[in-house]
Amino acid sequence: MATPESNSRQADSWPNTGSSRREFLCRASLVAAALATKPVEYAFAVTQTGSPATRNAPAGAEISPDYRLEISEVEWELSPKKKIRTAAYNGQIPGPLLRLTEGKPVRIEIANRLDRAEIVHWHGQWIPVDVDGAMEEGSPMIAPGGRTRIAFTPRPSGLHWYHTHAGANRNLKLGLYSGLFGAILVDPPSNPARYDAEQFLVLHDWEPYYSASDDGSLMVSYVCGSINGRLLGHDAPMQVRPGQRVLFQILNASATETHWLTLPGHQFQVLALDGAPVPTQAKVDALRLGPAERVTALVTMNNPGVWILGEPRDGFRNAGMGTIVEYAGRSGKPQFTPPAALAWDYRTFADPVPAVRTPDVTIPLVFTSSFKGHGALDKWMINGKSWPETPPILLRQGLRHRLIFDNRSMDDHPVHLHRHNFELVSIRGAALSGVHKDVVIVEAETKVEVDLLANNPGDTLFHCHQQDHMDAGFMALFRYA
Ligand SMILES: [Cu+2]
Repeated sequence: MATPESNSRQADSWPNTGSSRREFLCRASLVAAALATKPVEYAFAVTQTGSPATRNAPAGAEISPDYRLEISEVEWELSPKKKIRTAAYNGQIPGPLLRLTEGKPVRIEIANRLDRAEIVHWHGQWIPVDVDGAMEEGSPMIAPGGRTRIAFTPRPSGLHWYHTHAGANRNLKLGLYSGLFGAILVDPPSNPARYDAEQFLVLHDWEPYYSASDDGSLMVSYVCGSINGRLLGHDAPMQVRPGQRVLFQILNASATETHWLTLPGHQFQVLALDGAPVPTQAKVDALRLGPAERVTALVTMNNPGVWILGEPRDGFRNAGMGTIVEYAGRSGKPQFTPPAALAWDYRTFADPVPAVRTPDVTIPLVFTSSFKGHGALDKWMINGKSWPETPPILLRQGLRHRLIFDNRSMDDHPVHLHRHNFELVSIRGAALSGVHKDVVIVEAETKVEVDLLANNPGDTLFHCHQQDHMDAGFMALFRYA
């Protein structure tokens, strides 16, 4: 069972930012533009073409795009008193929601207005390497001031996302520390609605800084956090009515932090993890999402009042990680009570009786760190090697590969595989089946086994989704033999 304490080197609270004095009822003007459900329609002048990506664009990419993304610097208002400068897509945080249809090709134009090269990764999509958006696989970066058009066929259905895949290293303004992220919902070709309303929640942490962890090495902490780009109390409350069934599409777009979410007096019925439907739609009091994880969950609104849906840990919630749920006709100060316990176990959502899978190939992957001294970042290793020294891990098409994630470090790691997903087959030695993910948290000093069906040829990046770990070598390439 996971508890926040098990993540021994994560900061459990943030510095007090005075949020207790925050006014909660600032409803006007701050409706999240982030939740636009239509393709963005605007024009921007094209100043430069001919980036390698444009030259490599697939056939059909010259037809007018379905979506346009423009990468630029913005001043973003997390609250009237908290403005930040960061990079964003289309001037908004999160970037526009892209609604795609499984199997229906989509064309996307991306303009990079920054003075540095950028790259957009389509997290969760089973697409070719030239459009996946990872330099290590060979996808081209977009030159400063350049633009590119890409086309791909979205699959699988479910909640996914897009984000920068540029490294940050020691610069806490770059990579996923920035505002370069947005949600994607891939609808199945037919999608009978079984809910009354749909709400997207995109979590992010802001104003990162280095602090010392227990052993004296450096870790990243944050001043504040937001849901849909606003600090708690500075977004329009979500309006609900008794009996309403609200489908929450939740994405943790934090560069490094795992988050918990609760809605007092309500339960989340989990329908999908990382976009993939789960076999057991269990109800839970609290959700846990590591960086890059997604949860699709249904909540029946059956406890009228005004509530905070947010981080149960006071430090995070008081620093902005929450949003207000307001029942029709109710008013007053939003209420929050923490759940009795924070527990999360992927097995809760698995097949009631685990199916036995027999792998064709077994690949042990041992995660370790080397302590580089006080005031330094750890170097991370897979099987004793740090990227770019990590040798390619060979896959054979059509075979079932059992990956043994053996975390021999004191940190939890949300590990991610590009262009594929995998099925969880054991956690701490306990078998499970039916849970398919593309990110899994491997808790400190535990083993998680997953099965990967090698069915999407091409180089495939595998890495810890914590930006600081990835930048410090926690990365390897899977290569089809
Ligand atoms: Cu990690």
